[in-house]
Amino acid sequence: MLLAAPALDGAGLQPIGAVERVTRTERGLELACAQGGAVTVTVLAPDLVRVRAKFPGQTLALDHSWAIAKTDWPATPWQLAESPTHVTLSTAELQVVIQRNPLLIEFRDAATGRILNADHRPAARDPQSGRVTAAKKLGYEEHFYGLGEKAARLDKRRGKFVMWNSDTPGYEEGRDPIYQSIPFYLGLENGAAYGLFYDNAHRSTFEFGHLTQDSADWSATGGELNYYYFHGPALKKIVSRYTELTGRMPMQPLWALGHQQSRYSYYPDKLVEHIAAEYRARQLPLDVLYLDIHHMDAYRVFTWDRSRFPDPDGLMRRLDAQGLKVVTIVDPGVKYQPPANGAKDAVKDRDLAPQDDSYFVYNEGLAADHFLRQVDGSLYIGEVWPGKSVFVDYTKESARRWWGDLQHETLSARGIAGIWTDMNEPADFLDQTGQRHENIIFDDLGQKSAYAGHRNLFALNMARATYEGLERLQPDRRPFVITRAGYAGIQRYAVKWTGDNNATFAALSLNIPMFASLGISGQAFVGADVPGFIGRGDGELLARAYQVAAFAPFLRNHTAIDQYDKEPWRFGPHYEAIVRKFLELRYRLLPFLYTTLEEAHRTGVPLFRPLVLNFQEDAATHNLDDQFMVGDALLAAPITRAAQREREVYFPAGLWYDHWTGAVISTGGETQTVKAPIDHLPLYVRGGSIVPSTLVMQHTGEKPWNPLRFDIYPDARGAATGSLYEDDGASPAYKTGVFRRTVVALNQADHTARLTVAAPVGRHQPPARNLEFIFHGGTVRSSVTVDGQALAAIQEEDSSTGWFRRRDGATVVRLVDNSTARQINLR
Ligand code: NBV
Repeated sequence: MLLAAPALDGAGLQPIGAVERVTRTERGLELACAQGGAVTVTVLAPDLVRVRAKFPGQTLALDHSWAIAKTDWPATPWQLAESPTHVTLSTAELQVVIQRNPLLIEFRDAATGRILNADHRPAARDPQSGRVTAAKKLGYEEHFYGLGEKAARLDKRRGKFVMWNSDTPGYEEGRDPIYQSIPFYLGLENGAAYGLFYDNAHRSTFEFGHLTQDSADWSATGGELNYYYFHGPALKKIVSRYTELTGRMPMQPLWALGHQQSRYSYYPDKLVEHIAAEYRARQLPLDVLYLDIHHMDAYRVFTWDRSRFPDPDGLMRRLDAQGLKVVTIVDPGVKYQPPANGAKDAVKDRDLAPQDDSYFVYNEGLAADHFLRQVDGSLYIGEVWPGKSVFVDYTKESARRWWGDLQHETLSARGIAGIWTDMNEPADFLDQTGQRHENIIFDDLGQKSAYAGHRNLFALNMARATYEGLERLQPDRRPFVITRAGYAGIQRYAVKWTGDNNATFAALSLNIPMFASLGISGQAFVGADVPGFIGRGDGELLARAYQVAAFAPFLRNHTAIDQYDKEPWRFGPHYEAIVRKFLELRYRLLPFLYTTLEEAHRTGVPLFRPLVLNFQEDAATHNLDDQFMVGDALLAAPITRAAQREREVYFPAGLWYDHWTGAVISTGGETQTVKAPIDHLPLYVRGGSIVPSTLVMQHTGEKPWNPLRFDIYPDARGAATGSLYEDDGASPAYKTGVFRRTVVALNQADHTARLTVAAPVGRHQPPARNLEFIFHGGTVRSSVTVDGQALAAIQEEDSSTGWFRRRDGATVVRLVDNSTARQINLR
């Protein structure tokens, strides 16, 4: 056999047989193979092809995936060509070249004929164990990205990674697997990329030339070989298609971009209010406070500890009056608690009633058969915070609805703004590996599927229950759900934080590749505990951590139960002032961040980006993961090492401005060493960008964006473009056109800079406000016209409209926003 390869124990593996018959179907091909095997090739889009194999003796499951969001793809034209040795299926963008014997599949670019991805050996399966494998050729210069959450660097080449959701507190670089399983990666070689998504939730392994340089191997302990090939060549295009297939992040509420404060755990209510008061008194911006597991009565989910939180509704109202939202943790473990003899549950305010004799959640779940059972029909009883616990089968629609209803009754109806789903690997103190769970059965649409194929889906389906419950019961508000574990598609329901990280510089440096990899794996809204969950850290780490976190979509300070306090003021005024500086920068940049968030929602292309996503042609970016970009415009090069006060920064092609001074720092394609004292983040703006911003505020809802600023950074040709997205920040009305998009573009001709502000699109109407256009680039101007009329020169301090030259050399034009198209000319 061809199969013996060092990275794979080939024993027992049977390759898929040679193609014996080809049948053309409406969407692609059915390949009947030797010994009763079959391969289905389906064209979903010109750049998206699905391959699903049935090995000899294998029975396929229902053609349903919990990960997939889109199944109704419009028909796309394709052609078939057959020769004695090959079958070729072509779309407008790619060719799938299938060798008949042995069966090997190759994906080529239709325009250039270049092979982007090809089988190294035939797919195979072990009929005894059910293990399935695929092996793709490995390019000598191929780079690998994606795989969701891995405690690893950006480029996964030569690595080996396992998909098995695992609770791994204090993980360090190299620990694998950790919380999430996203079996999707992108390969990039010589500027052209492709993507592969192996939709199989069993424990699976990816090896990108780990022990051999011949192949990139995938294998799973069971389930099907069922993969999707995404044709580039652009990485962004692949991420966009992947998130079309598995779903995109819904618009998050604006407050989700605000600063958030957590602790394991804040109680009683007075302490929560004390923290809120400290924030406001110290003028440190804050939008959200978290209640961790101690808000519950003896860790019983959907209950309140009445001695710590006697009046949750009142607390929420008081915090709301200060512009603060509250998110509570919801763990999957439901306390196993058969009622004491004759005990009855309260009928009203059940979550506030005593639970010691009878716990309504357990009683209801048991009565309706919502809990997971084992092969022999017995309840699965594990152990988590409440002690003995049972777990819900979220593959049942009725169970998901029940969970959503409970969440509304006990949390959102009391004013809780969002849900934090933790421990959803699922963690179990009796067994963190899942072996003890082997006999658990999931309903899985009546298929009664085994645990082995469902552990990795547990968090996805729990998040779905959570999200859909909020959406159903609070239809006028955007749900906010944050999760630890997940599988492909999790971004449809929840945003993500990277679990129990360490308060160390090593963990901080891992933030960048982790956020970037999650982003290109479909999860655009990510962040880590600042300055780290485990360990004390120090003021220096806190300052540097906020310099990264200020640009992470999810910005939350959090710490473990047995750790020192880590709120921004705990390390003294020097570091508190640095944190304030970066929080203020964050809030000023909200218009830009929100616009970039909406882009991620609409296209799947994430906010937090590795440089390779914006500059895939540039080999210097392929392995670069100690600097990152936000959208297309900002480039940050944080310090992630103790005592370091300068660093190298790579500037890709183009003009780059120093964000802090507005001066051009680089004409691109070079590395510079820059200074970075403790209060400084090397932060740059790409020439050609227009970045919207506003004034500092203490929470996202404090004030309207007035003035609204557009910082304009011309490229080498004097051109720039940018846009601003706005909506009500809270409701789903954006889905029906209640938003406003303003596109701004700068051109240069005849010594005149012409800024065109297009008429805003959409039905959202912001309140009256001023607009400020800040022209960087240093050119001295002598006159400004707006729509052909001369604009008055004013002083910076004047509150009227007009134009002035700022101390830093920038020209500023201040106008009233009249919601129409504008033409501003500077000479
Ligand atoms: O609920 C307590 C913690 C929580 O603070 C943390 O963020 C989670 O990742 N949780 C884990 C449970 C156990 C921590 C040791």
